[in-house]
Amino acid sequence: MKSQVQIKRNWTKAEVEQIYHTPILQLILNAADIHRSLHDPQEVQVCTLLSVKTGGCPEDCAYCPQASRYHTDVKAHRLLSNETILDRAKEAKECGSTRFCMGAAWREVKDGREFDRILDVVKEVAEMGMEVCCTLGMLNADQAEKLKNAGLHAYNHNLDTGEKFYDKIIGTRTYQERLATLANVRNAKISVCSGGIIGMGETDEDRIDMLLTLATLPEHPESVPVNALVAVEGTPLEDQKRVPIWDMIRMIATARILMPKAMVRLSAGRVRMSQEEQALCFLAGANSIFAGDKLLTTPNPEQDTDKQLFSLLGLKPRPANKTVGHIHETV
Ligand code: SAM
Ligand code: DTB
Ligand code: SF4
Repeated sequence: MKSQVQIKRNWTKAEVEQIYHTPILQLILNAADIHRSLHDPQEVQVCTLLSVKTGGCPEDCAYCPQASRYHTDVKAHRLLSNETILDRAKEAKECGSTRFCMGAAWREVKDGREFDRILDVVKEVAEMGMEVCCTLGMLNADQAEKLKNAGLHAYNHNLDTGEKFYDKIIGTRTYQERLATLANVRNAKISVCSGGIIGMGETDEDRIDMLLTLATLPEHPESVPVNALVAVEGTPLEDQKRVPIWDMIRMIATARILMPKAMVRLSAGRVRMSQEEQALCFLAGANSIFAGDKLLTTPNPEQDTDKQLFSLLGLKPRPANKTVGHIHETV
């Protein structure tokens, strides 16, 4: 590994534009260089997702099959029992996952019995030695503190797209509300996981705006998921065309260069990608995936398929709670 990479948080839009528009092969090489200087390029973090409360969401996110106002095939269910969730966490651990992420189709967390159950489950999964992550919608400062005290490692809360495009996709909350939750999570000293989706009809500028916002937060997110839209029948975005793989690679590489320490997660959309396409994403700096045959409600590659991919590419799962080294912090 090389010695030092400088972490900067005062990126300008012009700088991000320049990186994003670098000719693709050069961009991959630049990102790969930074990736290799801070991370073991053979290591990929393996995370498992579980939808603990599915569907019936009051929000209007145009991409989401769980919004109650759209008519999709998603079968809604109430919050799963603690036993069911813990069984699934154990299975995930046995299959080699080091991070377990629980998702709920909530606009925001409400104090009460269900949140208390989440706190209990977080505590138990943390005691199993896994990194526990939740994605439950908006949080206030007190709720973030409670999750931290229960042992929560990370909180996922995506900005999804650039601020200017946000109200074309979501009308039931604002970008500022999203940023306020991220600040509550950060202040509670929980690891921040925040990224977005491409393929929703946004422009390059919208993607650049989102990456600029993430890379100029008071601290970079520790994880940045890059999702390719899964166009689900019944949602307003059902007819969106599949995003070109080169756009995925460009997003991943730019995120890697802007936020060198972050785990960049090749998230939704893998089920439609070939081994070669995924290999290019890893080369461009992706070092985390969701494993298991289901994301929240849509399909993901089977365990055996990913085993073959890891063996073919010489990849190995990254251990839990590993820190990233060799960093010289600057601005
Ligand atoms: N309700 C919470 C929230 O919105 O923050 C947590 C769950 S929500 C399903 C988590 C994330 O999943 C969203 O922010 C979005 O980025 C991603 N997502 C949802 N539907 C998707 C789709 N069809 N394709 C790609 N990503 C999707
Ligand atoms: C993230 O960025 N992607 C995951 C996780 N965070 C919660 C969710 C992807 C959901 C894809 C659509 C579905 O399966 O419902
Ligand atoms: Fe609800 Fe989250 Fe889906 Fe939006 S993305 S509709 S908030 S579950």
